[in-house]
Amino acid sequence: MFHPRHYTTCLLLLLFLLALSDFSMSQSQSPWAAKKKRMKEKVRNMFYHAYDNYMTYAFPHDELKPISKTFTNSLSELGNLKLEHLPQDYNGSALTLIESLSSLVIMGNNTEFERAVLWLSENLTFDVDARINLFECNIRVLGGLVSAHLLLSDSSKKLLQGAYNNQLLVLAEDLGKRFLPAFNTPTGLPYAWINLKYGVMENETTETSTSGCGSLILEMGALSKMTGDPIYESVALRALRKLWSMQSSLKLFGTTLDVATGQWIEYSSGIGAGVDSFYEYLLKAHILFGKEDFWKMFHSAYVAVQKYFRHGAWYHEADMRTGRATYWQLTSLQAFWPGLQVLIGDVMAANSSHREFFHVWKRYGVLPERYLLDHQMIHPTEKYYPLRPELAESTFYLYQATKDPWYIEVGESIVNSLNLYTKVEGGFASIKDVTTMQLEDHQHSFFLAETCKYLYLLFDDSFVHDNNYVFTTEGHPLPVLSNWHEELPEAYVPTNWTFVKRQPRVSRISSMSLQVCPALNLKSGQHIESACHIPDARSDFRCLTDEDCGVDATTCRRRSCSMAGFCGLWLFR
Ligand code: DMJ
Repeated sequence: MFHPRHYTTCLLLLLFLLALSDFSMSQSQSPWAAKKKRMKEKVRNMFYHAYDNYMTYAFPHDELKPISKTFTNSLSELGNLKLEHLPQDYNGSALTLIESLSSLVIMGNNTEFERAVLWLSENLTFDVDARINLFECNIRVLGGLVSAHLLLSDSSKKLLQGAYNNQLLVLAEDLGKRFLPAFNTPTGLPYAWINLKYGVMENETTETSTSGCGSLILEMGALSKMTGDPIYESVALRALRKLWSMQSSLKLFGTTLDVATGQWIEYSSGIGAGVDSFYEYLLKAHILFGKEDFWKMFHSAYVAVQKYFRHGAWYHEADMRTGRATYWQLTSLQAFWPGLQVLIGDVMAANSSHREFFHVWKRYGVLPERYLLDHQMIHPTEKYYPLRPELAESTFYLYQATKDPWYIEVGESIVNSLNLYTKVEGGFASIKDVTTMQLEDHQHSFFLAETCKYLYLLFDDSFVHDNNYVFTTEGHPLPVLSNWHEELPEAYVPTNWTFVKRQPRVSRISSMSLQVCPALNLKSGQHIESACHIPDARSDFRCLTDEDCGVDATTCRRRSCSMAGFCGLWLFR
């Protein structure tokens, strides 16, 4: 017989077990929540240490020299390795302030953001005799202004109500107009250099890079959407299409080319310097503007990269004509690639290369600019680490997709290294030589635009909760707006995917939950396969079990292995 005393004992036992499980639950959850909170504060302090010192010692010049506590008017030096044609009479364009705008909003400092916007509205001018790099000025200055204007136009953010009369858009349009003469070439491919006041200089070099003419479409396209003037989008698109037509029969691209003749100069390329953001912008343009063409281009380029450049978890360089490996090198810039892979749901591949980059980071304390894979050593001259963001960026995307707390630990390790090796009294200094940790007197503006931003978002992603954003290659957020999307054919729009047709603004749980890839409706009643489906890696890759396929980052759902051995996201099973 069951005695009431037993009943009471059982109840007490049950309550005890519940309390215990509750306790252990909170034990298993709270340490991560507490760590994230602590780390977020650390990153905030880093950002303000960099920002306040810039404002004290360098503003309104371009960048801070944190060791000598002075400034550099470096806009005309960006990408200008030989420091040619430097201006005589140029006093800077508050580059670091422009680059900090979206980070201030993400960190919730609306007051400082508004103060910065008002200062820029009243003081910034692009009528300066300075020869600048079109790509750098586009991603840093135009991107910073366009993104800040879009944040100001978002009524839910309640920024500068009444006091904002599109001043940043006026500045952005003025800058966009100054870019236009660069596109006046026989091929439509833009010159790499332009003088903001006088246009293309006499005897200007006709050599440029793949990313220099293939990654302008987000900023220029956004400018066209906002101003209603199609010219910016159309010149960027024309250049991109011309570049596309120059791919080899293996669907590969080179690194440098001639804008006058449309001939390649450097046939070897990879996913790093000179090419990186070209691939990035094909996918991100598809997300931002919804055009099917961008997806097709990205898909074909991505498959070629995985086929010819990938070697296990590493990516080497190859000759675009033969596909033969040229340089076996890991570069710090390549570390953005896993983040891009997360956006298409190729999480397994992203995770394995990210681990290798982090392994090198741990070995040296930071990522050296170039590491020779075949000799397992740092490149003899490229030993520097200029506070680059790429590893932090990929860590943020991978944590969004997997919620694996290991990435929080990676972020913590990055933060600790930055504080240990690069923090000085007057800001954060670049590292000249990672083998000695000797510093260099330069705090790059992307440290505020990207490095601090991605680390902050890793520990606190509330900014991406209310809206879907595409982050430009310089980390400036652009909201995904349905009225910027081209109409997609009905068959490509799943019935539950309403925002393209109806919603005025995308509202999803996080940026990762956006279905970036339209699903293809084969036949009613049949399975619908996500277009994100990409046969992984080498052309001979076949998965055996679901375990081989990882998580789809756009929906956070596990991908599964099809009967034919392909990883995919099977939406209706
Ligand atoms: C940034 O200016 C951008 O991320 C660019 O695409 C590549 N390099 C730097 C940061 O490393």
